[in-house]
Amino acid sequence: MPSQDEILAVILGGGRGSRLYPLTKMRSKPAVPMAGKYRLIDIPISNCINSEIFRIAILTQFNSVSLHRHIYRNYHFDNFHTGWVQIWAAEQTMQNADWYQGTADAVRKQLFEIIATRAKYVLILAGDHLYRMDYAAMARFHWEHNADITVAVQPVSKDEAHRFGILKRNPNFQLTEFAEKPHDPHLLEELVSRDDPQKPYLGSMGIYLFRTDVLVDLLNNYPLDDFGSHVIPQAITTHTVYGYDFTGYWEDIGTIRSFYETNLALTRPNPPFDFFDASAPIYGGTRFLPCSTVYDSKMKNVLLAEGCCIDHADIQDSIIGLRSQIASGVKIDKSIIMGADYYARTDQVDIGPIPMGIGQNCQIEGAIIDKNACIGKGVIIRSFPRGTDLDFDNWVVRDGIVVVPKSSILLDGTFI
Ligand code: ADQ
Ligand code: ADP
Repeated sequence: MPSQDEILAVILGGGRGSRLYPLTKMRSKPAVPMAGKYRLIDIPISNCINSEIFRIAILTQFNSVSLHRHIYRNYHFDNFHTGWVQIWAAEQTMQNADWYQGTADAVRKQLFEIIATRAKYVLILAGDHLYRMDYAAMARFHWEHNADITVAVQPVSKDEAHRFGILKRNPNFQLTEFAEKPHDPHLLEELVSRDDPQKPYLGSMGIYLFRTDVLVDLLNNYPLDDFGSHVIPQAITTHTVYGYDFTGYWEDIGTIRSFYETNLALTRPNPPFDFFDASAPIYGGTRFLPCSTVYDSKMKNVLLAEGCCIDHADIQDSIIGLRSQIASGVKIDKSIIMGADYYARTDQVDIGPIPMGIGQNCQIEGAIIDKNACIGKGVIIRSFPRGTDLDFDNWVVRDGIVVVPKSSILLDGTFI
């Protein structure tokens, strides 16, 4: 049987990033901070490393400084190891004046690099999912079935079927039908494939293992721009495509609502995702930060990262990210405070009227405060009804959640 050494992992790092806007206003999607101290890209990279897949390429359209810094600082193997993690950014070359269109087109534009690795298999991964998966088990399934392509699948409920690629398999696990994000009730009826009334569908997780020659053939010979909408529907008619069952926890965190809810679920006493599992750790930034200091505060269900300073605060069901500064009298509820990239110094030239962090007596509920935000004294933030979308200079609302973009300033007494 082949081994993981023959697999190249390609992580789809995001297109325009509009669904996670404004977290993607100043950075590419893989660099978006999550769970207090990680970035989205840490999840698929850690899964690759724990599955012993050591050649990892990240495709991105928006090549931010913070993504580069994060990858080059944290993911380099030593001289005795052949693995690497590289960023492949969308480039305009003489042949390609246009930018990526869909996911498959993004991969097509890097086929030269993919072929140059001489990997026999390519594992395509999304960059915005929270899960822990052993891709080696999926690869064994692929090899045992002598598949051209294997798609990871999960049971899906009726309400969610329109968000996924929905598929049917024969008893041998081979895909016989595939419809990307179906809405038509007749089609949905036809696609029911499980006895379970809670989850009657099988959905694609957007994780694909390809034989490299099959991937090259499909992308070179057919006008296919997107994996879910074009490549998989085409491939089931010309190649053998199998569905591999993944039963563990898995969440797509590619929208502000799902990002917010999935992050906050981590603050519960029995979180659905376990960052403490030492057998398959989630890697991230190596930093030399001091312990967090907490003075006379009340905290309930809080994920608290390193390097924070919290003074006489009342915090509940929230994530407090790296280097957060929280002044006295602050109340925080159901919110994600991402923290800061650095500690402000008084001699810094760009220091503004409001210090970085959360000012005295603020009340924040149902919000995401991105890194380096300067929240003045007595600021009040409340969530909006679900479905509300609003845009202002220093804050926005997405599906009812208030988001304060990176480095924004909210003056003393701002009421949202
Ligand atoms: P979506 O998640 O809606 O559906 P898509 O928007 O294509 O699919 O994104 C897939 C991944 O690729 C995401 O991580 C995204 O950030 C990234 N991406 C998108 N465009 C990109 C580009 N131009 N360059 C680089 N990366 C890009 C897909 C499948 C469904 C499946 C769901 C499961 O199409 O069939 O059910 O994933 O979540
Ligand atoms: P993280 O620790 O969250 O992974 P980054 O790698 O994005 O953070 O950035 C943290 C580093 O950014 C800090 O160590 C600091 O050196 C640097 N930095 C970025 N912007 C500034 C700034 N305006 N002033 C000082 N340091 C900065």
